[in-house]
Amino acid sequence: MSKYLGIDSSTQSITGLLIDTENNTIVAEESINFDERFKAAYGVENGVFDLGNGAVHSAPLMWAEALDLLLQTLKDQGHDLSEIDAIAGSGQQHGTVYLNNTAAPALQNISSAFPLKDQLAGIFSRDTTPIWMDTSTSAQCAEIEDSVGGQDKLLELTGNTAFERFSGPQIRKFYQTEPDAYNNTAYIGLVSSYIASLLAGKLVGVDPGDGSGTNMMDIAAREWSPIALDATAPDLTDKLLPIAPAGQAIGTISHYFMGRYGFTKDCLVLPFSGDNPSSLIGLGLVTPGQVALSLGTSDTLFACMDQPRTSKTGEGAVFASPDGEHYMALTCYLNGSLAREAVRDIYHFDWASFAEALRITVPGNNSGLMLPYFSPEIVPKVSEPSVVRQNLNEADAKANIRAVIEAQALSSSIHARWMGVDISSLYVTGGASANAEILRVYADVHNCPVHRFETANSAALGAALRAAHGHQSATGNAVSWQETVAPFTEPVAGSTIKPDKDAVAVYREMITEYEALEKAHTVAN
Ligand code: ADP
Ligand code: XUL
Repeated sequence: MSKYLGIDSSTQSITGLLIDTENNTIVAEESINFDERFKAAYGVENGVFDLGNGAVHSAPLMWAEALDLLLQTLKDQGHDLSEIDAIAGSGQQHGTVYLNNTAAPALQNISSAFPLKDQLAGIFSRDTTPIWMDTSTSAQCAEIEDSVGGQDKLLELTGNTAFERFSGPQIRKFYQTEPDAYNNTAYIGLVSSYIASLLAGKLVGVDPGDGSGTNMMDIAAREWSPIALDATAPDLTDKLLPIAPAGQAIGTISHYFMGRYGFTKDCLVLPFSGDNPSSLIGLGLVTPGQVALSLGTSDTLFACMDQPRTSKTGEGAVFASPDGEHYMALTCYLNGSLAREAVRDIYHFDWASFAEALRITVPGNNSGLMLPYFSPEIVPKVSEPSVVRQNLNEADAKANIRAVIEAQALSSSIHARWMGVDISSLYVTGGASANAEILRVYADVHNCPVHRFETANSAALGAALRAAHGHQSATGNAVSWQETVAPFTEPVAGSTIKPDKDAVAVYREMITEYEALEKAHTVAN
């Protein structure tokens, strides 16, 4: 057999990626886009609801429906799901799912005769999930930091300063604004542990990778921190299950999925992790010092580290790696793909003409600069949308296209400094990594080669590799992480983009200008 399934429940889609470790091949890769399939039923746009005042939520019942549709699609394509030995997965990080006390029995007694959505609609104590794009919890961040004894204390304890999108501040806001619904909540999970719970047919805990994105986990112990829990909301020890070690199966697949899709009773389910920690594995970053870039809904730049190096400036986050050994440093931008799409749509371009505009414009953009905050930004912190142009004519479509990409690449260089790593190559993933002209700008700004991979779905691939590693360990055939990832994480031959020395020189000058503009603007905010 030796088939393993990775599932990534992301902001705009859910992806399933099936690998065969005997032949070292990806045998299936399928995504269900939430807007395409569920916009009419759930009213989402780009997978989310914008509720105003910085609140951005999504629909956990939609994710359950999408999981059914994904597995049905794989089955209809002729894949024999009985051959799968283990499943692992990942979710968009930080989003919290609130369930009432009917959830545990509902998951256990579920019938394979009816879809998940018809049987699970009653299990939520809150119908929507605040997700990572939510910036509405500044007050709660300050309260949590104060309560634990200050920002430095929270940083020391959990590895991170308080971030608006992290789970703890979101839980605190729910407790403060909807106390009855909070009291009616028996279990709080993350997107990752919620999908894993559906598969296992029982409530399961959050792994250390996603636990570190909550402001509530003791980063050294990889357990919930009682001090941070107390600072967040009451009764959290009861509402959160213990942290689940990422490498150990949480059980076997529920009878629902056996009856409906043909999985066998021996198919193991491993804890799900965050999408970024999972991408760390899917890009083969199991050795300290390697750096990757994910151009998805969010843009993230991340590195594998020996120790949890923290960011005092609030520019970055640190998460535990699902390899159980290392850590990852991460800088996350809210204005990733949606900012690129905003510029593309304003000027009525498509991705092909967008790439062509990049190809025919010059590095440095004749000094034209843009701060691309089409929505609030995480790094640097900007609370209201504001697009700033300097020496840039708003009517010049091609120059604006170059400006948004140069801004994102320059910012990724400035806000990677806190990681203290020498970026000598970049591994890229995410939807926009299909666009070679975008990657060329990153190669020139970072002055290093950029490598592309067979799949842009590195989170789902990382999950499939985690499933393989976990299953092999559980069956007495443990292999090292390096051996597990190596056959699947070779860059595509001939795909490497090398820096151009003239462009590198232009960007070396331009970064100072950009940084000055960014500072001037964000101080004013
Ligand atoms: P997520 O996993 O966060 O939902 P993905 O990594 O799947 O997101 O990326 C989806 C995004 O990829 C789309 O929103 C789209 O903007 C972007 N994308 C797809 N193709 C291209 C392209 N050729 N050039 C630039 N961006 C692209
Ligand atoms: C990371 C972050 C996003 C989400 C969605 O901290 O908020 O990258 O994980 O991909």
